[in-house]
Amino acid sequence: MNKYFILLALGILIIAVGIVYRLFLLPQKSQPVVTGKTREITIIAKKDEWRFEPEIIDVNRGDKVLATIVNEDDYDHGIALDAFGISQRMPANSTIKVEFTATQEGEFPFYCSVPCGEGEVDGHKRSHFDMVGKLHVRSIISETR
Ligand SMILES: [Cu+2]
Repeated sequence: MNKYFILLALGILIIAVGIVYRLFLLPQKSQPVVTGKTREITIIAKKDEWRFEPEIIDVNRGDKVLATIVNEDDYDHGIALDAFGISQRMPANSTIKVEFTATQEGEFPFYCSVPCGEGEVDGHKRSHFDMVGKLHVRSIISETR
């Protein structure tokens, strides 16, 4: 037998196994879901507070999320949500838009990705490292069971 034929056959076998795994064997929990619904959310980097508002965001798994993110500060911030490949600079006094589909359920941290200093808010020290929040992606499958 020709070695190229063997390589080709192996390649096809690997792809076939991958397809079978994704279609039939991958646990439902790990399968990407798309609901076709759009969730619009607004996140504000509060002026001189080193804080995102809100810090907890709930969406349904499969939702397309359209986030409007406002930076009230006179200096830059950033927003990063590693789980969904998001990392964007938020220029001073501006608004950016970020879009992604929440394909996986779970709790995913988001945080400021641009060093933005520190200060005092109501007698408490706040800094860049306090600019963290959580995206909670609920499963719509388990809710219906
Ligand atoms: Cu920062």
